[in-house]
Amino acid sequence: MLRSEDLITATNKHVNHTTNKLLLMTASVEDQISKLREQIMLHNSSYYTHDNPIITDAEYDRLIQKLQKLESKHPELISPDSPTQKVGGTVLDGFSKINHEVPMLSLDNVFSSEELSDFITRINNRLNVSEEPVFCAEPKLDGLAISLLYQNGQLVRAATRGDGNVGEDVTHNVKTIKNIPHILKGKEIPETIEIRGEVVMPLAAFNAYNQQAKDQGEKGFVNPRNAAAGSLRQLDSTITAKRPLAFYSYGIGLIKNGVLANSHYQRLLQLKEWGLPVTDEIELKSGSKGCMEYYHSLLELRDSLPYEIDGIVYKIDDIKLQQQLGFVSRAPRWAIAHKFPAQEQQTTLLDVEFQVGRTGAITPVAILEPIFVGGVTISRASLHNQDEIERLGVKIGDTVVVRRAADVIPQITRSLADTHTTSKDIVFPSHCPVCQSEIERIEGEAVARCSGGLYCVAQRKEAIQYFASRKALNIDGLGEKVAEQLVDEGLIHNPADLFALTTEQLIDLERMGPKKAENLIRALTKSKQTTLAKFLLALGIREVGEATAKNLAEYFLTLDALKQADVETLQEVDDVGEIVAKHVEYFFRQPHNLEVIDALINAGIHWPAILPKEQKALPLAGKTYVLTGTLNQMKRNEAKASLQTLGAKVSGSVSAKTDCVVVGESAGSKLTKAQELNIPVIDENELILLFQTHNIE
Ligand code: JCF
Repeated sequence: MLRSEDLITATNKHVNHTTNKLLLMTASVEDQISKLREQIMLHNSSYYTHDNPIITDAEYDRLIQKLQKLESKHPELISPDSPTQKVGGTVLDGFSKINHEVPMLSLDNVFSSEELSDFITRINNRLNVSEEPVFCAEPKLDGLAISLLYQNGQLVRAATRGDGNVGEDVTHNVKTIKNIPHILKGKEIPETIEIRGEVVMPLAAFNAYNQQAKDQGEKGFVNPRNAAAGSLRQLDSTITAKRPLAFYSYGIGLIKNGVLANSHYQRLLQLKEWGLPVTDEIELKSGSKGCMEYYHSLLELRDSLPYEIDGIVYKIDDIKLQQQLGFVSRAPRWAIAHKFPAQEQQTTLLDVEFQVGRTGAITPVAILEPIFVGGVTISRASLHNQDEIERLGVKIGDTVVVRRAADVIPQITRSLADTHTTSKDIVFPSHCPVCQSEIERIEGEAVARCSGGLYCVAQRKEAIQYFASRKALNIDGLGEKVAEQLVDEGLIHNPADLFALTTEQLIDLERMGPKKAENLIRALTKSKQTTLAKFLLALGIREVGEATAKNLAEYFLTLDALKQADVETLQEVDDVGEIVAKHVEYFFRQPHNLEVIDALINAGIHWPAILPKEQKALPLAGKTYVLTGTLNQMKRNEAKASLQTLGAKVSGSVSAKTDCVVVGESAGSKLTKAQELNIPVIDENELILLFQTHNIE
């Protein structure tokens, strides 16, 4: 018996063998076939039996395809024990074995519309018909196949697929899955019926579980399929019970003393009526055209579905035709899986670069052997921070899995190496790769930062580019390349220097010329007319984005007022918490920053005065109220809303800026503070009077 470590090492040896093209070309077909079989069987064991795949699904599919191709060219070499002829799994020790009276089969795959058409042609030839058949199309869930046996409507047994003939008894675990009925409801339930379907971990649960694992520095699950399989094949069902799993039916195995419809689609609807879960997406489709329509519409939906799917299953809907077509050894002839483009591919981690961001944050970036995944070629991916590198246990030279779901930035999700013999540790630098300043990491924070500030050329370039960006001062023609050159040539050290640039200085820059230089000077002049919010954004204060900059401008109205604000006052601004407030205060306490600001104003940057938001006309415009204690005649929210209707701002804390504190029953520290600061205090009755005066109920 192989231990799993033996398995992994053995498999890696073979991977190395077959990826060596020279060897492949000289090896005999028999040799190639037997090597592929051996490899695939090892992967079957790690994937199905040990729930620990050591290659991606895409890589596995490629191996199977390669073997199928060789075998179809040399049918005399096909043997019944080839992985192309068998279902992948076996049973784990510790579980009782269950015999599947009706074998639980797998599905053959197609990867293109051409292969799909070939499949349909083969069917039509076999049936000796010319019209393309009607298919029931369904999403192919990426989970674990399960058989549920109901006797007289009661769930009596649940089993994994195993090798298709013998599976594992997982009844106790399956009974913890919330959407599986223990008792079927409705009419005409067969005396014995075996339901087959897929157990999955819904994506929301998978992501939540992995986020939690990440926060605790643990590994988490490799993908949702693995999460489902690992959770279900637990000897202790209290563990399974804690994992949010779901089941969806896709077919029927054994049936005794019962009558079913002659359409697969109708059968699934019947299962739904008995209370069994069936996905909402099943549809009847005609021929290859209908199937391809379904394929494209589901590919669109893929990322909004609650579970991960890796393709479509098309099944001939007419059960009589299914029976005519029958089976080959490992799969039915009347069904096919049409695989989606893989969202995971494996590639080599060639190196790690350390990037310095605008705020000095050091980001390790993986340099990858370019790989096509999820529709684009990926050659770089963020490794986020040191914790992430440690969590992944990844090293330079490793084979890594790159995962890219549509609209999501590519991620390295794991390393496939187990020994790292040829790999090299990723060493996180102690000094900035650009300016050599020390790199600091604040206790409890994941991010490491270059301490160089604007002394660091990398941070300076980023700061200039950010200053000029569209949402900030919107300086046309000042992108990454120009910002880089200006800093490298020593023409500017901070944003204020931009406004002292001359056309002559610019003309000499690479790819610039007189026309572009003049345009840039014009854009610089134009950018001087801005708004306070955009100016604040342009300064690049940590944690101050577009919305916060706007809130700060609207609250303080002038730059001078903001400069003087303390952490407490800053927190009165909408959506400004302690952390943001501290960053803002810190920024305006740095002499260097104040110098740059003065220089910018002296260069002519200006903005229109801000009128407090149309509150001028309202009776409590510009006033800040604080509510404290329990109100008896109205809810606190209602009081707040009424005050806001009158133009007041309602704040959560008392400060020198507070104009009035409304005190309900058992008011505490806020009342004390108001008294200390000599701020007017009113009670609930006075508040009601105030509302009545202004005709508010
Ligand atoms: O969703 C699936 N993974 C799935 C697997 C759906 C099906 O309709 C299947 C399957 C495996 C075998 N049907 C068969 C016959």
